[in-house]
Amino acid sequence: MGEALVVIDVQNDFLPGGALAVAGGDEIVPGINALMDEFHAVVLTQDWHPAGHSSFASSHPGAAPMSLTQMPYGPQVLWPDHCVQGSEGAAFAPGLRVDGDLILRKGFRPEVDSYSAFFENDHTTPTGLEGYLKSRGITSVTLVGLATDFCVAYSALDAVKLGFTVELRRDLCRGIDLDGSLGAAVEEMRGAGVMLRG
Ligand code: VGL
Ligand code: ZN
Repeated sequence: MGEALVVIDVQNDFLPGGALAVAGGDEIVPGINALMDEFHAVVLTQDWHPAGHSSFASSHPGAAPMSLTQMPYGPQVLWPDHCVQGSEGAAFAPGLRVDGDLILRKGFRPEVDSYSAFFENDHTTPTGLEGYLKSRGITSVTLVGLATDFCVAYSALDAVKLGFTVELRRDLCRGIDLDGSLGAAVEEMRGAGVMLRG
């Protein structure tokens, strides 16, 4: 019975002062580091967008950051430019342990965003993480990181759908809370069977 810790997007652009800052994002780093030794497998994800990515408001003339648009795969929030491949903003947070087993990058296709660590936002294109975890005998996943209401929630909901036992450490996550998105995400996760702890 394998248990994995999946650390979602603890990157400079999501820390206070970053391009898409999440309040208190820096506070979770020591707790995440301490938790890593308790797991059979540790995976870190990195939001990893090419310049001019379709999820950036700057790629849509006239669109304001944090506004909503329709993509072929459904509604999509338009974000400030963030986590551009190879930039300082895309680097892991200072002090975060990066001695985990796998670093998984996502959001690298120009035309589709990827909140979840398992599937892109079209809900069908896999990242490969399911196969990685299952082939290592992992049946249970604990999620921490940024942001609770976007990449962490999408990852948790997909993990449940894929048959993993899923726990979310709320004390080791921070949210963006765009128009009530944090409360909605927590309720959706609770309803889906994600165990909320911390
Ligand atoms: C995220 C918005 C855009 C996240 C990533 O990591 O939650 N949010 N890209
Ligand atoms: Zn992103």
